[in-house]
Amino acid sequence: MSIAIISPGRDPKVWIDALKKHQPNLDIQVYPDINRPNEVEMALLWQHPPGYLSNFPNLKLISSLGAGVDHILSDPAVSKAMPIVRIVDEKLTWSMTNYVVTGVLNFHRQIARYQADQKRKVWEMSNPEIPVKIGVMGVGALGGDVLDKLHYMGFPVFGLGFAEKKDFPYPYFSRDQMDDFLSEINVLICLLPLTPETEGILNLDLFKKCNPGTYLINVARGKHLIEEDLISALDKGYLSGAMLDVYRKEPLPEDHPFWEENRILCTPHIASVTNPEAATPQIIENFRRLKSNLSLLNIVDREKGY
Ligand code: OXD
Repeated sequence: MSIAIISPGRDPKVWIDALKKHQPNLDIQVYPDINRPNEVEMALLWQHPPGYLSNFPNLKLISSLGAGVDHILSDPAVSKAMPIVRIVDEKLTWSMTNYVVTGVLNFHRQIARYQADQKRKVWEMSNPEIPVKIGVMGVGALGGDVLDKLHYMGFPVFGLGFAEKKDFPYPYFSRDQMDDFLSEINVLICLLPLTPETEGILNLDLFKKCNPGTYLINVARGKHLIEEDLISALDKGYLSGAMLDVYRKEPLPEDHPFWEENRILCTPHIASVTNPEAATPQIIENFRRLKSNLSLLNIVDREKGY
């Protein structure tokens, strides 16, 4: 019984070391040198070649090497019956929240304005804080933590999700209450999973409904955003700026307009990078549960797509 690591373009050594540290006798095969495909029962995936999993007739479980699973679900060769688990990890959540809080505070305390003033030797003390009301789309493990921390810091917070929520601790809006949600806020944070329902949700129609000058933070997936609509929304004043960590095409192509756009702060998909050391225990535990036929941790709901 063996585990396959399939993460083309990424160095698998950190994962091998972390897995071996927790279970030295683990049989690990690493893409592209998988010579005993019949023995693979669990696959650890990040951006695997579509269709590749059909090489494994005895595959019983797929684990994403990150929080997102859209890279797995978008492969039609992954059978509907195949269980998929994802990483839910305190360190991943902590990093994501810190990134989002950085974006919120940058906007609230106008750091870009003061950087520009410093360059021009301008001493301008008026209106040092933009009052903010924060809306988080996607209120799972990551979005929930972002809401808690920002609430604790004293900001008004609002959540929007696609599932029913009872006893949610903050004002909560469902998808059909999007307009009401947008009317409450001037910082919009996207932490939604990428599904057919959420793809392209950040578009000009939605930006038009925002309070003028709303600030956008997208840390979910590039495909949530219609990228040209963001530039139009900035030009029209629907939005005043954005902080993006994810893009339709990664790495961001050299000729992409976002590189030159000083109203958009771009980072290279580093908001929250999975830490192999921290994530490995749940992978090993799921492998053990698979062998013992026990219920799995952090299982993905195939109907919902996350
Ligand atoms: C993830 C990511 O899904 O890094 O974990 O995007």
